[in-house]
Amino acid sequence: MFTQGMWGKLLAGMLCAVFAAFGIAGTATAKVVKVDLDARITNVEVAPGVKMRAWTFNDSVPAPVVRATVGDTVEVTLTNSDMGSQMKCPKSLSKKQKKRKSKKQVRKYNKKRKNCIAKKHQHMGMAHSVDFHAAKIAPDKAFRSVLPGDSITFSFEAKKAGVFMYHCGTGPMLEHIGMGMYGMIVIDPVVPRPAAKEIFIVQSEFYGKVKNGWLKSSYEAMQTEPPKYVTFNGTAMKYANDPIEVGVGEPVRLYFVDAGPSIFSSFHVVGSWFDEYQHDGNIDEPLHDVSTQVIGPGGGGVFEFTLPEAGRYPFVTHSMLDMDKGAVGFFQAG
Ligand SMILES: [Cu+2]
Repeated sequence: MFTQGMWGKLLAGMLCAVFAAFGIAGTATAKVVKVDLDARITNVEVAPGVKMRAWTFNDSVPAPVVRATVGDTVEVTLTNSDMGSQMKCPKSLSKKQKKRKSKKQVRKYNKKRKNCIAKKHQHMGMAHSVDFHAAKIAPDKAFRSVLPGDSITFSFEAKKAGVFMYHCGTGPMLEHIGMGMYGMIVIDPVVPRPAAKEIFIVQSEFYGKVKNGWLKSSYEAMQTEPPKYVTFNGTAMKYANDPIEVGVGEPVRLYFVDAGPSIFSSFHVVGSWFDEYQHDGNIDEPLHDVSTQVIGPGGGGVFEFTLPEAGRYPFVTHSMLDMDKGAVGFFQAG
């Protein structure tokens, strides 16, 4: 789970280096937060016993949580290591070879070759990019696509406290996000939020059919079918099988992003309500005493709440069809 202790490890894992202070407007301790993202194809578990060949940043779906403070400069380097597979397909038959085979054999051979070429095309390295919703910046420059083997570096100032999505912005975005290229960035206010147990949840969905323990995802399935799985942090039923422990009465702060690509979340904790909800993590205009909050694809929010007594509290998207597809977990209090 993405708890406070965990995100430190994740940041270390993505080689996030924090540089010495150099004084950006408004903060004496502003720093450069270096974020290295590597676009790679990796096998991930999208449901218990079900894997998918995902398109990832840093081998993880969702990608690691990035964290900075208002006034910091976030320096992002995206490297595209998606070089595709080196599949070799059968060559076309010469006239001589055709003569030695029956018509049926030739048809079979040609079909095999055609399928191989289609598969090879699917697995060829492709362009990727990264779009940070926490940035105010010309997207055609900073968020431009990078070809396999290339990289790009851009910087933006963390101007607004909150919780935001980042994702691959290369078209078709439905496919690049649906295949797993997204994560969360948290921008902390200069005056830190009060101490609380911090939890980081990204809701997202996966499409396709399962065969022999593999989800065969496709752009077509994303366009035409309902999702197969709706998940919190990339795996259906993840926290139903491994509940998150919370102290009774302990202040909890849950950072949430709905990565989609297309399904809205209706986030709710059974047996409690949110003392405070900050849309996009905006600390200036919070809502109070919210039972269920809709967050659309690409959006985020911060939920603050406590659990009143010992027990097991489900957290869900209250869109029941999606909950049944895996977007349910438990907090274990006490
Ligand atoms: Cu991409």
